[in-house]
Amino acid sequence: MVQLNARTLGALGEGVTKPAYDRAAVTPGIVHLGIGAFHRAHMAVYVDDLLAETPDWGIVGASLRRPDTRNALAPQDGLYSIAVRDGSGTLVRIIGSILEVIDANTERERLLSLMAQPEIRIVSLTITEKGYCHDPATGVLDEANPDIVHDLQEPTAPVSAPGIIVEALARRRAAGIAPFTVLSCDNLPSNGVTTGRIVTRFAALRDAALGQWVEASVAFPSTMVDRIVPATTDADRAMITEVTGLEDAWPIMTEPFTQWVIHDHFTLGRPAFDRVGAQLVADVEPYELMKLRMLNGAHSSIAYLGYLAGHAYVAEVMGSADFRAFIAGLMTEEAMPTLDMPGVDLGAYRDELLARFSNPALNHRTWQIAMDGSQKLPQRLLGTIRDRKAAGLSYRRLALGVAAWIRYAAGTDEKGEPIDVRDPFVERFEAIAADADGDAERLVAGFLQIGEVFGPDLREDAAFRQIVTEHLKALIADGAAQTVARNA
Ligand code: CS2
Repeated sequence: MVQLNARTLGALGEGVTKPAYDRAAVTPGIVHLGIGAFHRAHMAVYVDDLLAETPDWGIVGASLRRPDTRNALAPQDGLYSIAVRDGSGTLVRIIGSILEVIDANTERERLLSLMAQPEIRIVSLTITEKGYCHDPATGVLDEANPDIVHDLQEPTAPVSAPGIIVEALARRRAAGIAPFTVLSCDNLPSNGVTTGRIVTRFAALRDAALGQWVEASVAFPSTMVDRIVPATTDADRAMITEVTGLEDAWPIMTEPFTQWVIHDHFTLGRPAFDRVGAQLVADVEPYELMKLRMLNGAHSSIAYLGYLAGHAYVAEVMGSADFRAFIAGLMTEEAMPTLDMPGVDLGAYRDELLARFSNPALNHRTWQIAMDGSQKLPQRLLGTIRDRKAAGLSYRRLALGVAAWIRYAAGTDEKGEPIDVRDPFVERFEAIAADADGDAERLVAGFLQIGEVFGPDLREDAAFRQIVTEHLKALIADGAAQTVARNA
């Protein structure tokens, strides 16, 4: 079988869209840390749309944890396919905006020296919530995080994202080169402000003067990013080969919808993202809150409750009338009233989300979304709960999402089978579950002690504890499907 690469690109058939520019003329302007599937379906596509006009904004990706993306894309000259899928069919397009991928673990020095070059004007990030090495409840750098401890001891050989960014910035400062803009594209609340707080704190811990310089001169624009990207399967690879006639080691599957709202604050310029569909605004926070509470809050609730009810895929969960009513109710009655979005039709936004979740061509696993719940719950469910509590309003559906997370994180499904829980706190979950021995009250008490998730307020809140405990008892006694039906 012939593999996709710069040489075989020309052999592609008519039905496949190819880069509309001369790749040989493209030079790097962006370093992207955390080059996973989401980035390849999102920012890399916006950049690909612009390279014909501004070829000096190519992307060099870096993987911080595993070299698997580098290993897949290197033999393909960075090229890969994306398949945009829904009930009406599949559109395949080849993306050429990623020039190469550097594995930060084995090529750290090459990555740092590239980041220190003046032509790199943006360092963007999709490192997932845990990559920020912060306390999810407060958004502050976790100074006890082992990677942070390491990077403060060996600042010129960093392993964490904050450590890598600060070392590259320090090199630019020493060489008299203006700092790049740091562009977070992760689902964190106020992601630019949060990144700025974490990076500035890390820099100050290294050296007070460096901290002051970062605070005064580095731009950290916030963004709201949105596109659903399920993990690629072998069946997806086979489908791509059938359509293109070429083998692609790591194609990306996604939906037609894409959204990017960006705070327009770039100190060394940016590609004209506004001309290819991104919204450049002065205040991103309302959009972030809307997306985190509506899309991601619903997604996590679908993931935990759906998984417990035996559903492997999101679209399958949405096929149940009870689940659909429950999720619509969670958005309409509990999340929407906490949002202040002048000029945005929240009802239409919700309806579009319900349709996107039901996309029959996206095999999006509930298990995939269930990952890293400890890092996701605060901004997806708990912030909304806090706002509703403060206003004296009910939050029973959101609380059922929290109870389902506890049931899931405790590690045993409704048939008594073990759940493959992926979370940086998994060992703490195991200890709490062993201690509680299936008792709902003890489980809730144990989980609420995780201050990084619940903060000092919700962990002491008796009414919150009571409703989560009642829901958890129902989940244990009757199962998720019945409990959802009762709360729809
Ligand atoms: C999902 C998100 O896996 C998850 O936690 O909720 O990745 C979601 O698909 C994206 O935020 C959509 O933009």
